[in-house]
Amino acid sequence: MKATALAHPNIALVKYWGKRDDALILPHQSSLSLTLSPLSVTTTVEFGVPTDAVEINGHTSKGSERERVLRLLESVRAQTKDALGPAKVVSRGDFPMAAGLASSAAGFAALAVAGRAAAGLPSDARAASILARLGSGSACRSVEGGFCEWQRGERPDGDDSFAVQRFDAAHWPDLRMVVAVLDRGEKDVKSRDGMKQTVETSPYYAAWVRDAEEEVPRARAHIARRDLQALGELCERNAWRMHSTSLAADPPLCYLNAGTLGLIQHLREHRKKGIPVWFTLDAGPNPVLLTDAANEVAAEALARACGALDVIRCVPGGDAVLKQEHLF
Ligand code: 2P0
Repeated sequence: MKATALAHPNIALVKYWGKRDDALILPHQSSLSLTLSPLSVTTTVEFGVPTDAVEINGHTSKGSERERVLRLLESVRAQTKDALGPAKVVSRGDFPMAAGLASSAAGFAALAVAGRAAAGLPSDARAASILARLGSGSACRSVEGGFCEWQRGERPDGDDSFAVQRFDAAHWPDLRMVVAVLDRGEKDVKSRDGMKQTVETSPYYAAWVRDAEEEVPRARAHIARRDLQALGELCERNAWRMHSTSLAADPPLCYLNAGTLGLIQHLREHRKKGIPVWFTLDAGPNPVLLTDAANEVAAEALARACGALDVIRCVPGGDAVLKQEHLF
């Protein structure tokens, strides 16, 4: 009745931005991401305790965060014949929330894998991905490692909307992602609200959906050839287009700040000097730099020269895994 799982966060190379179904978290378009190691979140789930209790990073969860966790576990209960009873959940991440990397992606992926195991359900990446998606869309891409593609699916019940691994972490061990933490502050508009505002008000939204869907197979082809330049250019293009459709929302959504633009400017200068480094940017001001092992030190130096408060160097990460040691 008790199980623990560890999962890594992921960074989208082709972004997910906008839902066609808010309740089931079904996206308008497919997306593709890279799982990041060594960052991780560990989550323990135990069913059959006296009352539901959720603790994340040492704090008792309340409000919508608690509701999202309990809703995911309700879906686990619906898949078993046994009466599992209330659940206790304890979750701990080993990286700063302020980095802007969605710790919720790793957290809900670990919760889905641990929740299924604690309920006695068999290991099943597809089922765990669908479950993780109910907590947070991007979490469905953290159940498996390496490069994962979240296929938007067509069905209204979401049973065909889950992530599949296209290449495992060993496919491109030389690839590096360097997180440049320029700003530790909380963003004004959370991703969930920002994407909804974009879907509802941006005149460019339909073009975003069409383009992103078309970029996914191109990204897959670049990854297959380990073509860093082609993938880097695609990543930048896709990040700009996500931010462009958001800037066109009403009211406009601007997640970039002056520091972000300064770093991007420097990065272009570095490229002219022959350093292979590209950026991607989620719904926040902190760029993530895409480069290779030979240039990760240069990428870190670039980030620090542009005012990064922290720099986190990442390599392709593996699947979410069950652990023998529990958090309680
Ligand atoms: C992504 N982001 O593909 C995109 C790029 C942010 C920018 O997924 O509402 O926490 O829980 O499904 O997954 C962040 O949004 O949103 C995100 P919900 P989520 O990684």
